[in-house]
Amino acid sequence: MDIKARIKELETALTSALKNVKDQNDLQKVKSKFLGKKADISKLMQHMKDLPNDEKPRFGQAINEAKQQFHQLIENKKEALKTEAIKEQLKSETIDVTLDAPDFSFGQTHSLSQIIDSIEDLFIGMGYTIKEGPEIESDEMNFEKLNLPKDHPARDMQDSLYIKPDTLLRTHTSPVQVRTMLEMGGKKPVKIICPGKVYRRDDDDATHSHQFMQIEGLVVDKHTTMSDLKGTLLEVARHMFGPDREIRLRPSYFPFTEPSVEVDVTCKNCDGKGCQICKQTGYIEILGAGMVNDKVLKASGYDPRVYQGFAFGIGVERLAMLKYGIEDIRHFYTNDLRFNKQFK
Ligand code: FA5
Repeated sequence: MDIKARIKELETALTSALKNVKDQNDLQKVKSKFLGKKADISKLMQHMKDLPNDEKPRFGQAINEAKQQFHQLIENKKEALKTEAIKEQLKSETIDVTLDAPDFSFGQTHSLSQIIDSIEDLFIGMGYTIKEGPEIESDEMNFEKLNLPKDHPARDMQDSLYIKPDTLLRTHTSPVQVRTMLEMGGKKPVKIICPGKVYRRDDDDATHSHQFMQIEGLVVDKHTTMSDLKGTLLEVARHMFGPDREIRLRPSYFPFTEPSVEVDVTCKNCDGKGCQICKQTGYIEILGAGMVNDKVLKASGYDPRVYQGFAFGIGVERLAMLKYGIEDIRHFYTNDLRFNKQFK
């Protein structure tokens, strides 16, 4: 038998089989066909016994060399397949850096915080300081020092949530007035605004919430007048609702201010002519205010013969509702992101 010719035949068959190999599976099959126990090259060994002794080593060596060569061809193919697979993977995972980035969803400031920020900016610009006070307040600060002694009928205006007989969730931000005046020792001027949460035993409906926000304002000095108050509130109205707004003061009653007023702003919808929104009055109420009652000044350490003050209290939700035309206060607290996202 011409062993070299036979090996050449097998090598040609292997090379052509390798050409059709597509993956490692195919390769495994070709490997067992050409190098396995039943492979032709293995069977050739059976002829060894029929050969004369002097030819046996050459024959054996030729077969071993052929096997090594077949191994090498198969290894080469294996490496080529791996390289090909990596190339394919890279191709399929190509990143196009010029594509637009996905639309990330960012958080944002809540609409009520935006209103508070904007009012704080206005007042800081007018030389005011921002003050805060506790939400759990004493009856004394929340009512008594504000000229609302126990059993005073005006306490009914602010239904309260008591924690202990003398401790409650503050019903308004006005106790911060008292705390600040006491801090000042009755001697120094005061010019503050106090934003914060307040709580009342009100039934929730479209315009009432049991928890809402107020911004209190207080100025105490030696020549503070009602016209200072009016000028300040006109600034607030124009800052919130536009430069053409006008305000009007209506007599009202708060135990802690005398005189007291409700403040209305000309309706933005009809420019003061009268429409459904303002109930044909041309005006919309925005806050309560007044000159600080002498009794409150005294209770907080100021001599009313020397010092006068004005104060106001804005309902933040109601202001936001008017500004943005929101018909239900509960939208601010139900955490519907679609609602909040409108105020970007
Ligand atoms: C007061 O709370 C006074 N402390 C305001 C004040 C301060 C007057 C300083 C004078 C001087 P009133 O109870 O009216 O006042 O509340 C003020 C504002 O809070 C109202 O005009 C309204 O905008 C808002 N408000 C009152 N109750 C609720 C409620 N349940 N839900 C939402 N907003 C409310």
